[in-house]
Amino acid sequence: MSDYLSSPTLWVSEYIDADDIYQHAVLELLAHKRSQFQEIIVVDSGCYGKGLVLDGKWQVTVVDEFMYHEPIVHPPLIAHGDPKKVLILGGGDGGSLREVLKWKSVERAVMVDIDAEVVTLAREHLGEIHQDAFDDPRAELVIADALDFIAGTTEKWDAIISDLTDPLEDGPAFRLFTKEHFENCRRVLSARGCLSVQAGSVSPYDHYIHGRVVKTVQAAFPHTVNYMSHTPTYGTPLGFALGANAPLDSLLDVQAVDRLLAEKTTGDFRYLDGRALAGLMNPPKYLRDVVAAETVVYTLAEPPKAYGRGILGDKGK
Ligand code: SPD
Repeated sequence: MSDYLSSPTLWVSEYIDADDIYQHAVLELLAHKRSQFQEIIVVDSGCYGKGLVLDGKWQVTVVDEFMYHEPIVHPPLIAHGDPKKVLILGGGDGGSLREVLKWKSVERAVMVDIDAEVVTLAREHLGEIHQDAFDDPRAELVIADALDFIAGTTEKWDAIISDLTDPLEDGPAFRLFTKEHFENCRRVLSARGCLSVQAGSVSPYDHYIHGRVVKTVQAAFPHTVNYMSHTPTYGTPLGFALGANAPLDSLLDVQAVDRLLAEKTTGDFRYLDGRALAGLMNPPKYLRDVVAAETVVYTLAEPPKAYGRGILGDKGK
């Protein structure tokens, strides 16, 4: 943290929308690269510690990443109850992999990320986040387009965690928010398997992508739920969606969830326990209304086109 009288001169300005900017200071620029797929920035942000920015959009910071990773990873694993094979789509910083590996039942955790350079920089600079999860003998890293991996796999998975960047129009992830892809996810999930998806901002002024992503998951799965968590780094609360072949009621049983986590995991949770999960599974009315009122389903022919822009520069920019 720096003194406001000696304010830093370099900032990452993330355009949440054309007329809404969220800024974090850059106390130290640790890496700045353009890969084949995106612009990658690793910084020390001051208040939120070290963090990763892709195409100008914040992905993760050391201080509040648990508020994103625990809510995206554990609900599908709890819904399954005894996950052995888990697939992570994206997740280059390693935070989701770290959380998956807390489950003692997990025998194989495969992470499929399109961008090897993100993983390399995260491994080098963001040890507080991945905590050497990549070196766990149960972990396997595949550098590939997750769309092709899911379409091509013949294996069955107990959970799929879709830990992606936002579906920017010219970004690498937008096709992974479509009905065709979610149908392929359903095809490769085991009977009690469950998909979780990073499903966009749920700020009251720009939740339309969330509504449409949830509607799209509903078009592919018989059982779904949408929920939200606020990770301050992102500037707005973020929505999530679960899709499953079996009912998701078990997520509401506070004592049973606490027993399951105590028995099946190595613990060390900061966000989730049975009570917090029941809270997530009871989202505010406006969020349920957003989905109820939505009619658009994203397809490969009509995929999402999220607004996305960010600038590394002066505070005034
Ligand atoms: N708008 C920001 C959404 C960030 C989603 N990806 C986070 C990746 C963390 N592993």
